[in-house]
Amino acid sequence: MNGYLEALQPKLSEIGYQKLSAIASTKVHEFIAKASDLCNAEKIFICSDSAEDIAYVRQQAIATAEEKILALPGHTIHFDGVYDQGRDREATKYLVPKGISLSSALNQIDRQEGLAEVKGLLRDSMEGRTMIVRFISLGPPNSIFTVLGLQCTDSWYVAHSEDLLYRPGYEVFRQAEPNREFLRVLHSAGKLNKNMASMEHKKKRIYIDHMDNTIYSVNTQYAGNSVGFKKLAFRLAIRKADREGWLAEHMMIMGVHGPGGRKTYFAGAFPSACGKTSTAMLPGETILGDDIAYIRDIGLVARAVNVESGIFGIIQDVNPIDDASIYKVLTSPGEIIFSNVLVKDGKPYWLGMGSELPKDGINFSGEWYEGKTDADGNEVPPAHKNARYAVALKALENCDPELDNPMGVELSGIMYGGRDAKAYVPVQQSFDWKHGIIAYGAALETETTFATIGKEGVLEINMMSIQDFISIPLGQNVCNNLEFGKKLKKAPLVFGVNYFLRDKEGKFLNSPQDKHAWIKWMELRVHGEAGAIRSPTGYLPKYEDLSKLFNRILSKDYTKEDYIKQFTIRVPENLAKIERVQRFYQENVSDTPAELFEMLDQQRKRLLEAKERFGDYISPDSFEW
Ligand code: SPV
Ligand code: MN
Repeated sequence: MNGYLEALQPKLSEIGYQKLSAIASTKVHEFIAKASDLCNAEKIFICSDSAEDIAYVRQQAIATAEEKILALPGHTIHFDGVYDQGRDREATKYLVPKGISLSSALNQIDRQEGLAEVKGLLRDSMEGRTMIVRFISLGPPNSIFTVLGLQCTDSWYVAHSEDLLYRPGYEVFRQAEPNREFLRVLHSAGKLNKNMASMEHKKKRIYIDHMDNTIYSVNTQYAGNSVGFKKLAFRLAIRKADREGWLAEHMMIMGVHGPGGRKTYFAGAFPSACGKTSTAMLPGETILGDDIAYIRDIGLVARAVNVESGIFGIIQDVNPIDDASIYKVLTSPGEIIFSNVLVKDGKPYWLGMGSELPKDGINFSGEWYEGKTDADGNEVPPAHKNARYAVALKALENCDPELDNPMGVELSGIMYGGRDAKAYVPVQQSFDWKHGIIAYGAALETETTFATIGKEGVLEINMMSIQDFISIPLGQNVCNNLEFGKKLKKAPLVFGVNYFLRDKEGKFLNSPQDKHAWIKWMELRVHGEAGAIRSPTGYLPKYEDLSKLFNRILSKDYTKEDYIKQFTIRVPENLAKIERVQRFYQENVSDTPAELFEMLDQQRKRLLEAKERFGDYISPDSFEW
């Protein structure tokens, strides 16, 4: 018995003590002992992978009223505080030693100062509470992709969410070498109000200490700030990937089903609330992951796994027309945690669900009634825009059978997509890996959304949709991506998508379903079965191919007029975009690779040449000669 185990023993049950002793790593014992000491937990619950332990966690989430039971079997609801409805960028900071800067675009704080602050906030935060210890396998267990994670939390809701969203890892920890690396998360929900929601939002902190592979999170319950293996450990994984030569990405993974029964895998990076989950959920296709992917070069082929095994998805606009498969799951019995929806008579309601909402009920603001206003006089919506559901992927009919393949799946294509009202066409293919990584990935621009706290609709650069999570110098991340593809025998094709293009009047040029035609076009491109038009910003689809796909996949007539509107190259908007991207990298990213600026210059040159010949707004037909 080591000193840490000894110190922990009084707070553990006998079985708990045995479970912890079965893990050889002193570092594991040390982390738990120090966490318990700092937070002053009354008891410690060690959650193994057993059905019994997992059922206990859910039961406690309900017993403590962090979750409440809904009418359908398996359904529960959790409410986060009014100021805790999304990821909090301001409260999230990287701890950096004196004299080091990751990038001026990232939120950083001196490590010593930050540690003192966050530990001060965590001190005694678990007094009178149980600290739950969860062991997780990020990625399939016993695979080259596996990364181990350990979280101590005082929130049963957080521990329960982890069960739906991640693969259990107690057995992996038990069998691991004593000095195997693992990512650590210490979380406390802090003081709770009568609705069992974190109440001290001004003292919310999410601090990333990469030097110690540890994340501290306090005074928050919103899963993006508290579920350690979502965006918290992701930030540490990005550093690990950088050291070891693989990629950790904010990407969904899906199997696209093509002619003759073939299946082709794609990964897609989109900022939060820009269509990532709904793309992976397209009817007739299979979903392997919706948020975080680890990608490795295995035998000179890009292979990917889903780090997670469940979905923490945005529920707004999930309705029987736009997202039929997930709508069915959300309205059938089965284990689901809803968060921040409206509840009336045990039934969950959300914005855009395709049916009428009740005029009153319970929501994140407490008792809700139509016309209710908040402290600033703004109307409180019935459900929050960022209301979500947590469900295991295996509960879905369209879950891809390769989910747990320890070798991952071979990626044939990747896509980048942001909320870009003005510049990029709905879908295009890059000229090569390098062009795609830079013009679509590094240059990804998007409007801020409700998934982060703050103003919506502000246009910003969100490099590879990873800007909120990047934990290495930004230029290094561009280089890592460029290098990764260069080494492959056959790099995945790179596509840029934009589901949010608008016309001059501000009207969207596409319906949400149209993305299915873009995805099917990509699949055909991978197999050399669709043509393309070379434009200054990338290869565009041909009208004939899209028209057939709209007909076959969506039973829709696709007019040439719509095609031209959507695929017109808007030269002034594209030139302005290049200026913004260039400025961002010049001002914020001192280690930007020269290739990025060269690539932007080439794109500018192509646009100016085209403008010379065809004018400011160029129909795709003009390029076909
Ligand atoms: C996102 O906002 O990108 C999400 C949800 O996937 S979370 O990061 O958990 O807030
Ligand atoms: Mn995400």
